[in-house]
Amino acid sequence: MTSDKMQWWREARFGLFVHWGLYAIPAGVWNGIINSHSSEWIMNHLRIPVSEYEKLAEQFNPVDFNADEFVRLAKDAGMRYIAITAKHHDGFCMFKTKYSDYNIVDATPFGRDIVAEIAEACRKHDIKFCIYYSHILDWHHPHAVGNDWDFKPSLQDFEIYYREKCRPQIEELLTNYGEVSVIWFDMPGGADKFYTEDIVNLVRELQPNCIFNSRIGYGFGDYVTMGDNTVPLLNKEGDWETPYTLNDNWGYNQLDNNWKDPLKCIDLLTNIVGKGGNFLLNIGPDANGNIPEGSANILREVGEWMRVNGSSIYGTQGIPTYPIDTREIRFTYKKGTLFMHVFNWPKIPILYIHHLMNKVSRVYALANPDIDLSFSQGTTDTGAHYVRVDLPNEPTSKYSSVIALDIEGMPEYDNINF
Ligand code: JFZ
Repeated sequence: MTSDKMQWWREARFGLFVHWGLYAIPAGVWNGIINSHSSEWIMNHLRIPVSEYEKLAEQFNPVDFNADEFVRLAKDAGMRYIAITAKHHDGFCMFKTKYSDYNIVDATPFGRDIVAEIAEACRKHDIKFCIYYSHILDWHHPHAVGNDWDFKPSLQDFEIYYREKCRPQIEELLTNYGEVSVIWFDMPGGADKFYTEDIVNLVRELQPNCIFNSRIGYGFGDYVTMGDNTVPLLNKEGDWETPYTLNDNWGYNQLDNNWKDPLKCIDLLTNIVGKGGNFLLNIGPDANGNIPEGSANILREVGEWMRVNGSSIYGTQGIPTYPIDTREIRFTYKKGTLFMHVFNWPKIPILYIHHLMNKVSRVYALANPDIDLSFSQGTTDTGAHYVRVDLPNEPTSKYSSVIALDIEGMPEYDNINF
């Protein structure tokens, strides 16, 4: 059963993370004080009292927000799922809830349920709808974990927060918004195992096909979420994902323009996917509901690349790590086809794939699938296998040209310790 409900996720490989909440208003600066990283943590980092921070809600009016635009941007980038912060650690709810007035509909002039609008747009554009929910940390609730500047930890009782807000809100989110494909939990720790188990049961009961990540805590999770912005060195077994920032913040930060360029994004995408993981790339919309141009432009470029080369991403699986250290070529693999992502086109257009043992039947560029490329296979004096491919003179795609090799079975390499 587990494998069935994971199927779309394994096929998807690439998703959009959206960190959006009241923190988009200060956007990294509070009364002139710069909070250089993690703009969504500003309340905690500067120990802003609830009574002050919650006033942001009165100003939150993202009139430019258009759920279709968000979803279309993701879709055009080649992403297959979107996860939006329904409630981050600051406790503010981007959805209508009966269990806290501190929500987008009841506490802001905007008055529209952002989570509902994203859910609907996802359905319309056929992309999987996923929800981020901070289940343990909630700096607004007197009994949750995390806020020791307003509330005395010794007087806190997690059970109260759990019964009053956390549990019923997870119920709302899994009841009022149609099919939820992933519920993305974060920052485990600080609460008893009982609560994690109770949430696991709740999710299974309300939406048996909804999957959740390992940050729910205590070793549970349908798949593993790696540390933020980290890629394993080698191929990693099992279902896993890496969440990544496009700049250096999750939430919108007015001072952070340190965007990764499209080349870096494609490098990360192929690196992660080639090792068997999913790439969840983040945007932080601003307080007016606009997606910063910097990030939108990058996603559009990645999308152009995906339109030509997406078949080297979707539905691929991890493969044994290629034994030669190369950063200029990344490998992905799907059912008998090995894709080589060539980031640095050789001046003399010949490419050797050392140590690949499989019999190759055909070689072509994804950008030009009708033209077969000539190739030969052999072994060197030391017995090492190689495939030699005669490349076109020029790269076939911007950023990374993808050369497909039809091979027999999973890639196998020489044992290079001969
Ligand atoms: C968490 C959040 O605190 C942060 O604001 C953001 O939402 C991010 C996606 O997740 O931060 C973490 C959580 C776990 C790790 C690092 C940052 N980790 O395991 O390395």
